[in-house]
Amino acid sequence: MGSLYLLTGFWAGLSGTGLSVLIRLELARPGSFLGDDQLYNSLVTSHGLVMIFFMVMPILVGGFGNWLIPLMMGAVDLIFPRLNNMSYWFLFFSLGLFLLSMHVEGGVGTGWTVYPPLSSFDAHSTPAVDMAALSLHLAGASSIGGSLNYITSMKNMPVKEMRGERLMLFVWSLAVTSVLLLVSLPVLGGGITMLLADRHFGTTFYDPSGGGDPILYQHLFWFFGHPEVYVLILPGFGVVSHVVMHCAGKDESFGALAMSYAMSCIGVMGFLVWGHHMFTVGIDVDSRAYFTAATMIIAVPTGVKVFSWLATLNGSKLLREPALFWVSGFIFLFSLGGLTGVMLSNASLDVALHDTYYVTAHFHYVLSMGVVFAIFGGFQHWAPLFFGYSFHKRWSKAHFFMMFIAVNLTFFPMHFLGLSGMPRRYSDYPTSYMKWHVVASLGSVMGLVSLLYFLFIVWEGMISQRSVIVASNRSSGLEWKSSKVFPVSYHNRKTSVYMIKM
Ligand code: HAS
Ligand code: CU
Repeated sequence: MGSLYLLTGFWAGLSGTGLSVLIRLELARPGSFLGDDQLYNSLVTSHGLVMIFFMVMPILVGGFGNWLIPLMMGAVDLIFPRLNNMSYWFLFFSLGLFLLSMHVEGGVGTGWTVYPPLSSFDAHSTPAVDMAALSLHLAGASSIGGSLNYITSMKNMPVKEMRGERLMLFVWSLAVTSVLLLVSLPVLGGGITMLLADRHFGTTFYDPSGGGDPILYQHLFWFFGHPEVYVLILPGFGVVSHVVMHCAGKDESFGALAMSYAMSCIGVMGFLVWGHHMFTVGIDVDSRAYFTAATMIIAVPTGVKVFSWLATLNGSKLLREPALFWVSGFIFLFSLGGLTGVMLSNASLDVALHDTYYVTAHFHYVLSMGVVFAIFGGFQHWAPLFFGYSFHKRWSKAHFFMMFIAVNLTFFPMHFLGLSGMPRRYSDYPTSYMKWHVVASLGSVMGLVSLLYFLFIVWEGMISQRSVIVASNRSSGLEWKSSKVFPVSYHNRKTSVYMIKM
């Protein structure tokens, strides 16, 4: 199941990247390139939804989770294998439905947030929005099933050692993630069901002419949406902790228990801050003050995580593997994105910056350089476990540097664009914004090239079946290598142990 999820996520990642390159092509010059603004809107929507629901979640939660949770708990499998299978196929058909929606009469031009009235019947009267909503329902059902499975497995699998506070950090991260999904997805489900009812059954939940209010949708969406962004980052945190421990040659993370509780704290707090996405809708000043303060407090447990990673790395002779490069990049760039988040959490500042490219810069720093770097780090780290071979080390490092430059080139200028007032989700701009848009588009082309390079590295790994380290003792420097094994375990204590599966 894990491999199916990885493959699906990988494929969705390729499509999502394709969509992003089209967006950057449109924005590479003032004036129209695509010649159709609804098409542009639909590309932006699809890019966001494909990346979040069909790339990050399947890879980190579905793929890494399925592979690693049983192994890290010493269990044979998840507790409900059939539910697991159902979750995967729900996701698969959800992706299919969503991709079809893009091809129905102009697609969904609403943005990934699907706000009414733009998503209402008057503005989007085609079945595309209905298909996308149904696709979100399916993806939601898939994640709820997966979360139930994970939580129940962690609680009830007959293992003695690895449970409770002794859960490994990645498993703990998925425990928190699963709870977030379980609590937040039904709210999204309710919100889009009401949207569907407004569209087709004559209700007016979001229509003021019938006594409804579109702001209600925003509350429901962001009560899901903010926990969702932590769903994306928390498993990444788990991956980073493991790579950091491994490359520092340490048995345990600095402040392991604090790391676990920091994740739980981020999870709980994540439900209390949704209003920071809606500062501009006219919420009263007390609520603004509350949401600002609550949002800023999340920087504290996140700081616990960042500083604990640094403390774990500190003082060790580091194992300079490609995974460590990704993870170092993660720590640096995620923190940068987090800091712009803290700036946006100030209600009075956010009124100016909301819906500008500053927000786009913020979330791409935490996503494109946070989550995606964590994925690449985990991919490099566990490739021997997942596939039975490893990738070319030097080329992988070169890939990291290419990607590092590419994403910074793409997203750093967006801070400047946002600060000078360039709005998000616009397909055109005055020439005064051209300079930084050109840089961003060049960066995205470089990102595409580095993706192709990554495909080459994966292909080369597949055909060369490079031997993997079966066991190594870091203190004695001894290594046993073999190309005929499928390693099935992760590092443990001072030894990197890969058990042999026949
Ligand atoms: Fe965010 C919008 C605030 C984390 C993703 N975020 C988004 C959107 C996405 C997203 C996708 O308050 C756009 C949604 C849309 O389509 O409209 N975000 C934060 C804050 C954090 C944060 C405070 N975001 C994330 C993560 C994401 C993510 C993680 C996905 C992976 N975000 C916002 C706000 C908006 C927003 C506003 C709405 C803007 C608008 O107008 O629409 C925090 O969790 C970040 C914590 C991390 C750190 C870095 C490490 C901590 C250290 C400790 C010391 C730091 C301190 C802070 C004490 C803070 C190193 C000092 C402060 C200084 C300024 C120097
Ligand atoms: Cu948020």
